[in-house]
Amino acid sequence: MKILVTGFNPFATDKVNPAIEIVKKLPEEIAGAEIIKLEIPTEFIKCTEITHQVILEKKPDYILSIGQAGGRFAVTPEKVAINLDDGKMPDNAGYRPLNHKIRKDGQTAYFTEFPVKAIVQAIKNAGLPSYVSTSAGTYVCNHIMYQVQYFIDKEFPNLKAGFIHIPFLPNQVINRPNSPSLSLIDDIRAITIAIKTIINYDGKKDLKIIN
Ligand code: PCA
Repeated sequence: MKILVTGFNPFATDKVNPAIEIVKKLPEEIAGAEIIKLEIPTEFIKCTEITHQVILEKKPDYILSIGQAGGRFAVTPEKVAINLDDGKMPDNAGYRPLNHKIRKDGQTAYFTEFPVKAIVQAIKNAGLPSYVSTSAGTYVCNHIMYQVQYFIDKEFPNLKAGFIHIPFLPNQVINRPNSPSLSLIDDIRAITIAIKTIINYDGKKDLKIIN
Protein backbone atom coordinates (compact mmCIF):
# COMPACT_ATOMS: atom_id res chain seq x y z
CA MET A 1 0.00 0.00 0.00
CA LYS A 2 1.21 3.51 -0.85
CA ILE A 3 0.23 6.57 1.13
CA LEU A 4 1.02 10.03 -0.21
CA VAL A 5 1.37 12.50 2.66
CA THR A 6 1.40 16.18 1.72
CA GLY A 7 2.32 19.19 3.89
CA PHE A 8 1.97 22.90 3.14
CA ASN A 9 4.86 25.35 3.31
CA PRO A 10 4.73 28.41 5.64
CA PHE A 11 2.24 31.14 4.78
CA ALA A 12 1.12 34.60 5.94
CA THR A 13 3.42 35.93 8.70
CA ASP A 14 4.69 32.55 9.92
CA LYS A 15 8.18 31.32 9.17
CA VAL A 16 7.29 27.67 9.79
CA ASN A 17 4.34 25.43 9.06
CA PRO A 18 3.98 22.38 11.33
CA ALA A 19 2.40 20.50 8.42
CA ILE A 20 5.57 20.24 6.36
CA GLU A 21 7.72 19.78 9.47
CA ILE A 22 5.69 16.67 10.36
CA VAL A 23 5.88 15.30 6.82
CA LYS A 24 9.69 15.67 6.76
CA LYS A 25 10.02 13.68 10.01
CA LEU A 26 7.73 10.76 9.14
CA PRO A 27 9.42 7.40 8.51
CA GLU A 28 9.58 5.93 4.99
CA GLU A 29 7.27 3.13 6.05
CA ILE A 30 4.43 2.83 8.59
CA ALA A 31 2.80 -0.54 9.37
CA GLY A 32 4.00 -1.97 6.05
CA ALA A 33 2.73 0.97 3.97
CA GLU A 34 5.11 3.03 1.87
CA ILE A 35 5.03 6.71 2.84
CA ILE A 36 5.53 9.13 -0.08
CA LYS A 37 6.26 12.64 1.19
CA LEU A 38 5.38 15.81 -0.68
CA GLU A 39 5.77 19.48 0.15
CA ILE A 40 3.13 21.64 -1.53
CA PRO A 41 3.02 25.45 -1.67
CA THR A 42 0.24 27.39 0.04
CA GLU A 43 -1.02 28.44 -3.40
CA PHE A 44 -4.47 27.52 -4.70
CA ILE A 45 -3.38 26.72 -8.24
CA LYS A 46 0.11 25.27 -7.81
CA CYS A 47 -0.70 22.93 -4.91
CA THR A 48 -3.43 21.36 -7.04
CA GLU A 49 -1.25 20.96 -10.13
CA ILE A 50 1.59 19.39 -8.15
CA THR A 51 -0.68 17.00 -6.27
CA HIS A 52 -2.40 15.89 -9.49
CA GLN A 53 0.96 15.27 -11.14
CA VAL A 54 2.22 13.18 -8.22
CA ILE A 55 -0.99 11.10 -8.17
CA LEU A 56 -0.34 10.24 -11.84
CA GLU A 57 3.33 9.45 -11.18
CA LYS A 58 3.14 7.53 -7.91
CA LYS A 59 -0.37 6.05 -8.05
CA PRO A 60 -0.96 6.14 -4.28
CA ASP A 61 -3.78 4.19 -2.60
CA TYR A 62 -4.37 6.96 -0.08
CA ILE A 63 -3.62 10.67 0.18
CA LEU A 64 -3.37 12.33 3.57
CA SER A 65 -3.00 16.11 3.30
CA ILE A 66 -1.89 18.05 6.36
CA GLY A 67 -2.29 21.77 7.09
CA GLN A 68 -1.98 24.21 9.95
CA ALA A 69 -5.11 25.54 11.66
CA GLY A 70 -3.80 28.27 13.95
CA GLY A 71 -6.08 28.73 16.94
CA ARG A 72 -7.28 25.13 17.15
CA PHE A 73 -6.21 23.19 20.24
CA ALA A 74 -6.47 19.70 18.74
CA VAL A 75 -5.56 17.46 15.84
CA THR A 76 -8.66 17.63 13.65
CA PRO A 77 -9.45 15.27 10.78
CA GLU A 78 -11.79 17.04 8.36
CA LYS A 79 -15.04 15.30 7.38
CA VAL A 80 -16.12 17.64 4.56
CA ALA A 81 -14.61 19.61 1.67
CA ILE A 82 -16.82 22.31 0.08
CA ASN A 83 -16.89 23.72 -3.44
CA LEU A 84 -15.89 27.24 -2.40
CA ASP A 85 -12.74 29.36 -2.41
CA ASP A 86 -13.09 32.52 -0.34
CA GLY A 87 -9.60 33.58 0.69
CA LYS A 88 -9.28 35.23 4.09
CA MET A 89 -6.00 36.60 2.64
CA PRO A 90 -3.97 36.21 -0.56
CA ASP A 91 -2.11 32.93 -0.95
CA ASN A 92 1.70 32.73 -1.30
CA ALA A 93 1.38 33.69 -4.99
CA GLY A 94 -0.71 36.78 -4.15
CA TYR A 95 -3.93 35.18 -5.48
CA ARG A 96 -7.11 35.71 -3.49
CA PRO A 97 -10.28 34.10 -4.92
CA LEU A 98 -13.52 35.40 -3.40
CA ASN A 99 -16.96 33.72 -3.54
CA HIS A 100 -15.43 31.42 -6.14
CA LYS A 101 -16.72 27.96 -7.01
CA ILE A 102 -13.75 25.56 -7.22
CA ARG A 103 -15.29 23.28 -9.89
CA LYS A 104 -18.40 24.11 -11.95
CA ASP A 105 -19.01 20.39 -12.55
CA GLY A 106 -18.11 19.24 -9.04
CA GLN A 107 -20.40 18.35 -6.13
CA THR A 108 -21.28 21.09 -3.65
CA ALA A 109 -19.37 19.09 -1.05
CA TYR A 110 -17.53 15.81 -0.71
CA PHE A 111 -17.05 13.65 2.38
CA THR A 112 -13.64 12.14 3.02
CA GLU A 113 -13.22 8.36 2.68
CA PHE A 114 -11.18 8.38 5.90
CA PRO A 115 -12.53 6.83 9.12
CA VAL A 116 -12.43 10.20 10.88
CA LYS A 117 -14.08 9.03 14.11
CA ALA A 118 -11.76 6.04 14.43
CA ILE A 119 -8.78 8.36 13.86
CA VAL A 120 -9.98 10.74 16.57
CA GLN A 121 -10.62 7.86 18.98
CA ALA A 122 -7.13 6.44 18.44
CA ILE A 123 -5.45 9.84 18.93
CA LYS A 124 -7.45 10.47 22.10
CA ASN A 125 -6.57 6.99 23.38
CA ALA A 126 -2.91 8.03 23.08
CA GLY A 127 -3.60 11.01 25.35
CA LEU A 128 -3.64 13.74 22.70
CA PRO A 129 -6.46 16.20 21.90
CA SER A 130 -8.49 15.44 18.79
CA TYR A 131 -11.97 16.00 17.39
CA VAL A 132 -13.73 15.65 14.05
CA SER A 133 -13.99 18.98 12.23
CA THR A 134 -16.83 19.60 9.81
CA SER A 135 -15.26 22.61 8.12
CA ALA A 136 -11.80 22.92 6.61
CA GLY A 137 -12.56 26.62 5.92
CA THR A 138 -12.53 28.25 2.48
CA TYR A 139 -8.80 28.83 2.05
CA VAL A 140 -6.06 26.65 0.51
CA CYS A 141 -6.57 23.66 2.83
CA ASN A 142 -10.23 23.21 1.93
CA HIS A 143 -9.20 23.81 -1.68
CA ILE A 144 -6.72 20.93 -1.85
CA MET A 145 -9.06 18.61 0.06
CA TYR A 146 -11.86 19.47 -2.40
CA GLN A 147 -9.66 19.17 -5.50
CA VAL A 148 -8.40 15.71 -4.47
CA GLN A 149 -12.00 14.57 -3.89
CA TYR A 150 -12.93 15.98 -7.31
CA PHE A 151 -10.08 13.97 -8.87
CA ILE A 152 -11.37 10.86 -7.08
CA ASP A 153 -14.88 11.60 -8.41
CA LYS A 154 -13.77 12.13 -12.01
CA GLU A 155 -10.50 10.26 -12.51
CA PHE A 156 -9.27 7.98 -9.73
CA PRO A 157 -12.26 6.09 -8.27
CA ASN A 158 -10.08 3.74 -6.21
CA LEU A 159 -8.13 6.49 -4.49
CA LYS A 160 -9.12 7.44 -0.91
CA ALA A 161 -8.18 10.71 0.68
CA GLY A 162 -8.59 13.06 3.57
CA PHE A 163 -7.22 16.06 5.39
CA ILE A 164 -5.98 16.70 8.92
CA HIS A 165 -5.55 20.16 10.42
CA ILE A 166 -3.07 20.65 13.26
CA PRO A 167 -2.49 23.46 15.78
CA PHE A 168 0.39 25.94 15.87
CA LEU A 169 3.77 24.76 17.15
CA PRO A 170 4.84 26.23 20.53
CA ASN A 171 7.35 28.57 18.84
CA GLN A 172 4.54 30.07 16.75
CA VAL A 173 2.58 31.25 19.79
CA ILE A 174 5.39 33.05 21.63
CA ASN A 175 3.80 36.37 20.63
CA ARG A 176 0.22 35.09 20.41
CA PRO A 177 -1.13 35.15 23.96
CA ASN A 178 -3.82 32.57 24.77
CA SER A 179 -3.23 30.63 21.56
CA PRO A 180 -3.06 26.85 21.93
CA SER A 181 -0.15 24.86 20.51
CA LEU A 182 1.05 21.28 20.14
CA SER A 183 4.67 20.14 20.01
CA LEU A 184 6.16 18.61 16.87
CA ILE A 185 6.74 15.34 18.74
CA ASP A 186 3.04 15.12 19.63
CA ASP A 187 2.08 16.11 16.07
CA ILE A 188 4.19 13.27 14.69
CA ARG A 189 2.71 10.81 17.19
CA ALA A 190 -0.82 11.87 16.26
CA ILE A 191 -0.23 11.69 12.51
CA THR A 192 1.48 8.30 12.80
CA ILE A 193 -1.53 7.03 14.76
CA ALA A 194 -3.86 8.48 12.11
CA ILE A 195 -1.95 6.68 9.34
CA LYS A 196 -2.03 3.37 11.26
CA THR A 197 -5.77 3.80 11.77
CA ILE A 198 -6.34 4.48 8.07
CA ILE A 199 -4.45 1.25 7.28
CA ASN A 200 -6.35 -0.76 9.94
CA TYR A 201 -9.70 0.48 8.68
CA ASP A 202 -8.97 -0.24 5.02
CA GLY A 203 -12.22 -1.70 3.64
CA LYS A 204 -14.04 -1.23 6.97
CA LYS A 205 -16.73 1.20 8.13
CA ASP A 206 -15.89 4.08 10.46
CA LEU A 207 -16.76 4.01 14.17
CA LYS A 208 -20.17 5.41 15.07
CA ILE A 209 -19.38 6.86 18.47
CA ILE A 210 -16.25 8.44 19.91
CA ASN A 211 -15.74 7.89 23.64
N1 PCA B 1 -3.25 26.05 6.41
C1 PCA B 1 -4.06 26.92 5.57
C2 PCA B 1 -3.45 26.82 4.21
C3 PCA B 1 -2.10 26.20 4.39
C4 PCA B 1 -2.12 25.66 5.76
O1 PCA B 1 -1.25 24.95 6.28
C5 PCA B 1 -5.55 26.59 5.62
O2 PCA B 1 -6.04 26.11 6.67
O3 PCA B 1 -6.25 26.80 4.63
